[in-house]
Amino acid sequence: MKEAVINWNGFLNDLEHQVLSAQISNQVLALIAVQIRHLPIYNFRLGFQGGEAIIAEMLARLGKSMKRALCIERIAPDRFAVVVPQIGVPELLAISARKLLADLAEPFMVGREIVSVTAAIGISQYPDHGATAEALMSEVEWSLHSTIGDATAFHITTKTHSDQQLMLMQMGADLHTAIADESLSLYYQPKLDLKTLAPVASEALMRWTLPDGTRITPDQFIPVAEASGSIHKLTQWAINTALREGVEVNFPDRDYSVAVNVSASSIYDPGLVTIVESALAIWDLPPQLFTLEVTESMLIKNPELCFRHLSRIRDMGVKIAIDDFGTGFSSLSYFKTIPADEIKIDQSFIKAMADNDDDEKIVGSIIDLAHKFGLQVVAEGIQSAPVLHKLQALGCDIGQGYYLAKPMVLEDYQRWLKGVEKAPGGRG
Ligand code: G
Ligand code: G
Ligand code: MN
Repeated sequence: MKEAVINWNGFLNDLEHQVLSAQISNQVLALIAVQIRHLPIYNFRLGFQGGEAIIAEMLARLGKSMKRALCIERIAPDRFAVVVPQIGVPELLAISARKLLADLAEPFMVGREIVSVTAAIGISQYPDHGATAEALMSEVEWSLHSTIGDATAFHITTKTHSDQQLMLMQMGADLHTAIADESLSLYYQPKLDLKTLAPVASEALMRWTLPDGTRITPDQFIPVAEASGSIHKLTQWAINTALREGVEVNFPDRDYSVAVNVSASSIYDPGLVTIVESALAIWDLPPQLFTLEVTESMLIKNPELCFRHLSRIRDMGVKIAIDDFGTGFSSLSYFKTIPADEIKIDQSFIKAMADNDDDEKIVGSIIDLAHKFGLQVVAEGIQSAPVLHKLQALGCDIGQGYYLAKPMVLEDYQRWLKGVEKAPGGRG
């Protein structure tokens, strides 16, 4: 492993050299600066040697990830710089930067601690952003500086001007303001007790409405939020909004539960525990009436770290649901250790049950197995009466789906609740 000595002067020399030869051969270069976030905190937590171990690991990953690099150096205690030759397509640079951030974020062990490092990336390009090494360095510093503000997320800041990138960057920036200007909202889809068909809970689903009325679904903007660094704030917004509106729905004496989806990067972020903790302290919803939905596939990446965060949240009394169950790699042995209260069988199995006996058998077995381990079972994507009846016969606890109720804005959800509460015997 290359020793992680700081070599600022050496790097500047290399960069000058590369700029000169790029100039002669009429080539394009990219200068990438990578900052490891929170190094002082790691130094504090793991000792200085622990911090250095992280730097060494990151340097090794950089080398592996940036195979075409012309030079890689540590240029400051928490910083690396890389020079790569540019091929014509600027999108490739954004893609490889994003991949690099993902590579750097992979959890690993330092001593007996699991660490998942957050990095920020700044990029400048020769000749677009500077004709000299000095100019490129100052552009890249500016680029890195503009990533500051989000403590935990990773960022790609580049000054390349491809339309696609500009659109994504714009969308990322808009998302930041969306949180403030009320263009985000939560829709609520009821979850019903399958024995009585009485509503017991709802799943909060995020929607983003643009000024022109276009509604963007989370499938489209969550990945942008992950890349642009606003996912942390979005998660925080969703949790606080769901708790606040949950209190409103339950006023004065109801006890409907509410669930919020969290994405992979939030689950691996220790900050999630604090977000949940402080949201519960602010809003009066009892923790037992709050559920976090995490997808099965997120757990796989690093079950140990993920389970640790989930356990801490569960210790507060919050429920954990495993979403899209059956689509990830599910080792049955997870049933033993998973810190969860509920599994949500993926829509694909439920939809297929309509005319496929095998899927019905699969769903039946999942229900039985989950029950043996004390887990509550939710079927999502119920779209017809026959499927509902099959699930009831199989002993499934809770149901969700367009046949029962669609996702609704808060006011409609409240109205809907009033309607079913009034109807004697509920639906059926
Ligand atoms: O509601 P819809 O079908 O658009 O949801 C699409 C996907 O987005 C689902 O997988 C859902 O779990 C996810 N999703 C919905 N709301 C949120 C949210 O607030 N945060 C995150 N991370 N994902 C969400
Ligand atoms: O990944 P997750 O399970 O969180 O996704 C929930 C998404 O599924 C929501 O966007 C919701 O709109 C959608 N959904 C809920 N019920 C149904 C249904 O019966 N059919 C279909 N196609 N989608 C559904
Ligand atoms: Mn969900």
